[in-house]
Amino acid sequence: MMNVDAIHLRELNMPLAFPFETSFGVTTARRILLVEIEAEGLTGWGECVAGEHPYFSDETIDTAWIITEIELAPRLLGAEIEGGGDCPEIFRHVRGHHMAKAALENAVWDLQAQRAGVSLAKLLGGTRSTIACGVSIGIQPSIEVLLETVAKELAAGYQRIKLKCRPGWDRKVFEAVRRRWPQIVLSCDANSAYRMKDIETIATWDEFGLLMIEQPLWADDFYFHSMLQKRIETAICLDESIRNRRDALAAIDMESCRIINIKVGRVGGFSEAIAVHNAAAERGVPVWCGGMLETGIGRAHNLALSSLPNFSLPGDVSASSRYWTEDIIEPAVTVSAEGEIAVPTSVGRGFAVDRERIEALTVRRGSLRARAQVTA
Ligand code: OSB
Ligand code: MG
Repeated sequence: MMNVDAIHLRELNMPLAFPFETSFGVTTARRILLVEIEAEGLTGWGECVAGEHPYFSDETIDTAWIITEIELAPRLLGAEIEGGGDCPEIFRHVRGHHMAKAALENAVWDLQAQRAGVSLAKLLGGTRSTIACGVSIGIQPSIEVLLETVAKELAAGYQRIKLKCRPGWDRKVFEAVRRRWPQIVLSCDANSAYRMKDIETIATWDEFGLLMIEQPLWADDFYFHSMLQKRIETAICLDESIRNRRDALAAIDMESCRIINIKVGRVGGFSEAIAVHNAAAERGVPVWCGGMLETGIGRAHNLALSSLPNFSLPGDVSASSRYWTEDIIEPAVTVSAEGEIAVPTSVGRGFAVDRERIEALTVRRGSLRARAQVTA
């Protein structure tokens, strides 16, 4: 058992090394909410992956800050807990706000691993010593620039290329990439940019032999994805639509997808991420770990999660240098020439937090402390 003594919130402002464009907009800098939990003389860290705008999901860094400060952190403070697995119950009455919940829950797991003297990967049930890495490549100013970017990532060893797409940046892009690289493992991610009127267009993409088409339709849909999946050969992968284990079960049963992208923030923390992983594994559906342009803290957590057995497809967990000129962990996450990241075996998350760098990037902070025990 441990008592949570204090919870610190901070916002970092971090320019991305390269702008990232999706069907819903361009990101050039991230506003990052980090949570730091003190218990039993140890510190666990968590990263909230909500964006600055409610475009990927309805949460933003500002909603997450408020909900953490006034709802979630007070429930966790002073609570007697064993570990991260207790958080879903503690947060049960707060509806939604998965990314805010995940930041705190994951910080507790981070702390629990340190306390237990095991690696976070091992604590979560990980079995892999390395994970397979892919990259997510944003919409580019031109096809020429995109081809150069793909060439660079392939040369770096990445095992799967995912192309962000939207109407007008799809077929011609897939054609150009396939012409130059007929054999690479290729997928696309629409972030729900298409509608049922596009179904025949999407069906023509079968010729590109994509590994999957990620979230082509509405962010909250299963039914129309299931209609689309019946019409096309290529596997659909759901990202935005899968909020929890029950969603995964519904999507698998309805055949709305054949692959699931697990983002620990989107499902509300490691507990639910593991539940989605297990449900998919039991039904023979492969999963992979998505990314949300994380700093090293979220990245280290994604790496630990990716070591679970059913993460059998390359994920969007890639090198720190693709996002940041300087990360906030030591060492930075690096990818081997074979396109793999080694899963740390040392105690905890396996990367030291660079406090000095974090201090320098902090633009807002808040702290909550457990009420001191009154003794007679
Ligand atoms: O849909 O997977 C997505 C980034 C921000 C929001 C949504 C998505 C993404 C990515 C980037 O694809 C993944 C990464 O490299 O972190
Ligand atoms: Mg996606």
